[in-house]
Amino acid sequence: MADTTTKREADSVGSDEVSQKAKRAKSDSENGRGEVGKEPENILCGFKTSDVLSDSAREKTIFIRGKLADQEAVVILEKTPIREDTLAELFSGSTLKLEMRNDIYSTYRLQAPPHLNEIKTTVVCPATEKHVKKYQRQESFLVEETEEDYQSITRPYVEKQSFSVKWVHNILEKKAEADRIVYEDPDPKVGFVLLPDFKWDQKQVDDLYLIAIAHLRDIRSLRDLTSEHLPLLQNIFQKGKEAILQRYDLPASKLRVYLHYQPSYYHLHVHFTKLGYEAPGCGVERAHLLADVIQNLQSDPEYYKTRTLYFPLRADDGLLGKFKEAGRL
Ligand code: M7G
Repeated sequence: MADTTTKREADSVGSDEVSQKAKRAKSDSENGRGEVGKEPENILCGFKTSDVLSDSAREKTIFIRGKLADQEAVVILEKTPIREDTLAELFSGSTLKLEMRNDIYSTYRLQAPPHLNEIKTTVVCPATEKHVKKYQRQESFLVEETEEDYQSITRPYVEKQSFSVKWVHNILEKKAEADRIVYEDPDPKVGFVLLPDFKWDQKQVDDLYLIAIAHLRDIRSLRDLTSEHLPLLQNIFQKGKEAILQRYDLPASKLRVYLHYQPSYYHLHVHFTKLGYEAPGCGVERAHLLADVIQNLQSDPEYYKTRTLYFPLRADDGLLGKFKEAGRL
């Protein structure tokens, strides 16, 4: 659909102003700039929906593919949690419309003041076909990857096909999100930057989600880790936990600290989420606790180079195709 409608949609969107806005948004995102908090213009007013990639009534999210001026874009909308500290204002400052009353039961539609009724919005523009696939609801398959499979199938694929990590370099070079950094250890070998994951709106600690990004640039994933990296991993673990305790008053016993295998972005980073918050990708088939990773490398320096690792791949993931071609699925 995208291909056939591209021209028509670009034309219908295509006032110079909108196209300028999209281009500005694009160049801001490329440079990692973009003025935080004070975005006077609504770049989404020209967004044309092509299709819904996935949605969830329970999670109150919707992933939409569409066009922003002449560019393919993915927009993610997510209703944010209701915060305890806003309840008084919510009760006193809203209008309440009765829907039904029956005995001791009544239901209403509550219209909250706009600032208590925000929708967290993420825009990926220009979005690649890989982004579209990432956000599309799909069946998954568990893959078994031996050391040889990694060398002959995964590694060559990942070297050619993975998402750009420009956003990661922007963070490390302070070209983007510099004001969001919670903690940094600048050491080139064991240092890292800790900052809120863009999935977290930072309004409540219930769904706390930070990522620690290593300054070292040559570690693609768990597979590249050896005992040589223990000082880096221990540093991220220790100082990450300390920084979170200090900033959010959340002790280590309330944290789930882990790496993804496969990750989406092949530059070493560690996820810090609040225990009890079911963050996407925190299941056993994809998340590896950092504490376990450290122990495994302590008992076998080549643990992750040599072990068979298991992970889920979505139906139309190119890597799954490669495993099938190799007769490994
Ligand atoms: P991952 O394990 O590579 O893949 O994690 P996943 O996205 O499939 O989980 C990368 C993490 O970085 C995810 O938790 C993303 O939400 C987060 N992330 C991705 N981008 C593009 C950004 C970004 O631009 N800024 C921040 N702060 N986080 C991001």
